[in-house]
Amino acid sequence: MITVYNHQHALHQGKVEMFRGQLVPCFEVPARADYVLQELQRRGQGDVRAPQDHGLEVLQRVHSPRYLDFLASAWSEWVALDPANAERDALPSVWPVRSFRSDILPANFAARMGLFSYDAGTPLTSGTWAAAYAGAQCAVTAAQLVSAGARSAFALTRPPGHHAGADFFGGYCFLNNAAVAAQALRDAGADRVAVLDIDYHHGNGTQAIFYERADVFFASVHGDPHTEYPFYLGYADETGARAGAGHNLNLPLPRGTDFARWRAALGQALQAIARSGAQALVVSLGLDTFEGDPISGFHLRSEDYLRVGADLAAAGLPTVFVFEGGYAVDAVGVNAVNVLDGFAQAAP
Ligand code: SP5
Ligand code: ZN
Repeated sequence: MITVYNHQHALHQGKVEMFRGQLVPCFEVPARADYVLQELQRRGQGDVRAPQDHGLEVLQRVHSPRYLDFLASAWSEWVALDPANAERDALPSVWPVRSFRSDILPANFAARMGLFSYDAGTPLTSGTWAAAYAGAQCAVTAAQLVSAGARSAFALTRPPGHHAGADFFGGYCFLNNAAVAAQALRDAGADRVAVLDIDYHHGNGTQAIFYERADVFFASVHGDPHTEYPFYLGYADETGARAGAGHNLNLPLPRGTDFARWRAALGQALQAIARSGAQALVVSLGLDTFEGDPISGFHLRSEDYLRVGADLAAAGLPTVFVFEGGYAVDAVGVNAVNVLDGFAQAAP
């Protein structure tokens, strides 16, 4: 399997995120991607390529112009507020909840940070735009390899993407790499595409982007948002709206779920994807379902990920894997490559 690797990922290196009234060290660290790359090389799967630059157009297919403008200039605006900010992450502190306006673009930088975000756990840093931009280009490049006939490709990139919506960041995500990949598959000629999100957390951004569309089916297996982040989306009664009615499937599972129960939900999602008529598949590959993950609550073991890969291969669809979460840093390489290996062995 070809890996498209974002060598600029380490430019995004958050220092702190807000947790229970304190700034704590970031869980989403550059070493995550390094471990995956090392494991690919160790296991002889070292066909690793750089992304091609397809420009802003491929991002504009999924994200709003004013959000992209904001992200591209956010760091320089942050430092312009105070030169000392160059040493500090930018975090939002004020948000327009219900009854506030979101059509106005305030001149104040903090106000725009809040307008374009939904949590205080997602630091924006000096290299965030460069890393996220190159990462999204990896997703497009992987999608184009698959459109051109490859059985599968892997976009190895960070920051992750599935919590980012058309015009907001959050959950460590800025640009929605999986959505950009799905759109690229559509634009290359696939009439119907499916996104399957197997990160521990619901892919609220991806769901929101495609919620009213019939051409991209979204399915997600994740921790029950009654108790798990991102809390405000990901419930089973969200099935799509307008033209997208019936094209969204959420399979929330309780904290503590083991592999047998998780795998049954995966099977349900794959059946629905088969019924959707999808001609290509994007997998939001989060590894935070791992038993050792420090911020999550499922109990998958490293060897289980081989079977996850085999189950995904059995869907028989051209498949783009996009790296998402997974915070047990020293295990994330083995777990990610187990999925890819399991897939490749079942679908050579
Ligand atoms: C892509 C992805 O997996 N994003 C997840 C974002 C989760 N952010 C909230 C994290 C809450 C951290 N809880 C810390 C518990 C430490 N004991
Ligand atoms: Zn996650």
